[in-house]
Formats: sequence, C-alpha cells, structure tokens
Amino acid sequence: MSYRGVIDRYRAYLPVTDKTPVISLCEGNTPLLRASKLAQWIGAGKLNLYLKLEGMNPTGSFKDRGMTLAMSKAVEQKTRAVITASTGNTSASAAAYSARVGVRCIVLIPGGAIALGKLSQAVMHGADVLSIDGNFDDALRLVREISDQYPVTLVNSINPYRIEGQKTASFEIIDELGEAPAYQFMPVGNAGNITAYWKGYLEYQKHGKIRQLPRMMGVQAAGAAPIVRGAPISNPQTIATAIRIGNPASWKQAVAARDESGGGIDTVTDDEIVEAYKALASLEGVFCEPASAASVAGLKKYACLHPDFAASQETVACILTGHGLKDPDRALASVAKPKNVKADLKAILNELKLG
Ligand code: AN7
Repeated sequence: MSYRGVIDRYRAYLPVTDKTPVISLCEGNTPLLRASKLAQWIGAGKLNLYLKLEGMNPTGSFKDRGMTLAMSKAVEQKTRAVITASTGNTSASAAAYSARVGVRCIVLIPGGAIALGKLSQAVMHGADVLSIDGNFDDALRLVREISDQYPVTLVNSINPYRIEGQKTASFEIIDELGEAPAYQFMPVGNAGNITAYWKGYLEYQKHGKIRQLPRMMGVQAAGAAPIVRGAPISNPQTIATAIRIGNPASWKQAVAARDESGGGIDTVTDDEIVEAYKALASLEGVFCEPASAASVAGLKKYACLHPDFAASQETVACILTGHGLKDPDRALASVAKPKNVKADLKAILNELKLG
C-alpha cells in the first residue's frame, strides 16, 4: 500500500482514534543518508555517519510531522482557527495544513528576521501574517495570551500533539537502522524537537525495539544559547534565524533529554555553522538551512574535543531539520557570486579552461 504520512504509519503510537480526521500532506518517511565524505571532513572518517533529511518533508522542514497531528486534533476538536509564533518554519507548516483543511491560520513573526522562503510559504498558503516589532520570544508570549483568551488553537510546540507527531522521526531512524544511533546531533531552538526525539526513543525502548538509547547532543548558536549559558537571552543573535530564540518553551525537557541520555548541549559560532552548511552542500550534495547545519558543526566541534570519539566507528545521526531553499539569501551571501561572462564561445572557453 502506498505511503500516507506519519499518522497512518505510526497510528498505534499516537493519540488518535477512528474519529480523528487525518489532515496530512504525506509528511515523514524522509531519507537517512550515509555521509562518509562529511565524516572525513569532520576529522572522524570511521564514523558511521547518517543525515536525516527533514527538509524533504512537504513544506521543507520537520515541523510537518507535528503539524499533521496538531491540526488533525484541532479539527477533531472543532477549532476554526489556529495561531502560532514562528521563526518561519512553523508558520509555513501551519499555513499549509490550515489551507488544506480550511481553517484560519494566524501567524506572528519577528519583523525582518525570518528567511524569505518561509515567509513566501506562509503568505502563499493564505495565512494572516503579522510581522511584529519584536523577536520570537515576544511573539510566543503574545500568541499564548491570545490563545488563552480567544477560541484559537495554539500550534507551537507547547501543544503536546506537536511533540507526539515529531517523535515519529526517532521511530523512522530506528526502523531503518534496526537500532538507535549511539549519538544524535540536532539544533535546539525552542527545544520542542529534542523533547520529541527523546520521547520517541524512550517509547521504542519501552516496546523492546532497541536495547540502547542514543546520547542526545543539542546544538545552539553561540549568540542564542540560553540553555548552555543557563539563563534566558533577551536579544539573541545568529544568522541561523530558525534558532534565534532566547527563552525556549521546552527548556526543562531539553535539559532532561540531555541528562537522562548522558548527552550534552553545546554552542557553535555562526562561522562554524556556515562552514558546515557549505561542506554539506559541496561534499554531499545536501542543501540544508543554516540552523540545520548547526548539528554538523556541533558534531565537528565534539569530534575535535574528543579524539577517542573521532577515531571510533560509532553510529551517529545528524538531524538536518530544514531545506536549504528556505533561505536563499544566506546561501548567496556564503559563496562567491556567479561570474558574468559575454555570450561568446571564446570568452566562455577562456573562463572554463577545459583543456
Ligand atoms: C530548521 O519555526 O521555532 O528546538 O518557529 O526551523 O524544536 O524549536 C523553528 C525551529 C531547528 C529548532 N531547525 O527546533 C519556528 C521554530 C529548524 C527550525 C529548529 C527550528 P526546536
């Protein structure tokens, strides 16, 4: 039978009944790609390194896994409108699923701070997009207040159905590898996704599908690293706008995932993020957004600090949370611009130096 999305595939593990309408765009079932050249670039050529390509979801990010469930439950509960604060990907996903089922979608975004592709998605899918004079944390505070007072359903990852849907990514990794990776590196922003992956791993362990749990390795941008610093950051800064978050909603759960798994959460600089972003694209043919590349930058930093790990054959998964096409401006700012050449064979051959 053909693939029909994460609710259909993992129904037994999700809080749905026969009465839940399934609102799906056929999300999930994303590739898990071996990346041996990248492992060499990291300085850990023997690692069994995999990339989980979450940018291959229908709206180009992992948010679709949670949104299919949040939206299905919202419709089951007869909601007419959903609301979300977003650094971009949540708004793109909420807008798409809302369009599909015909509910109103309200989005608050930090003004001037979300990537072009994400903004175009929210607008194209017909959401009411309000760009506020404030950052993501301000937007989240406002949408929480609005959803407390008005009949609109909050679809940020504070919504437990978002976490339930997103945990299916762990299931996919295990179903494919037959075990959990020893380490999983992933970006951390509002910290819903690390919470969801950890929940997924624990559930599969409970069902006897794995013997060993992975170490959960979170990565924050150095200028937006409240969990690493141990205090909220009022003015977070990073080129990885998806994770430009100063006061994560699922802070405690992220710390629990880190500590229970024997993992860690560390920072990477914007320069390290861009380096990993370019290496993924040029060495592996994988174009992810900057926030996603933070996972690989974090792995590289960890390998540099831990030579035994770098020399090992451990199985490692890096979660590439969003597609590179989300943020074309950053891509073009990170590499040399195309050369302008006259439409003339001689001039072109002169440039190409083919032989
Ligand atoms: C590509 O869209 O918070 O730690 O509002 O878009 O679960 O927040 C996006 C977050 C990583 C961090 N990678 O995940 C939003 C939003 C990408 C992201 C994260 C986000 P969380």
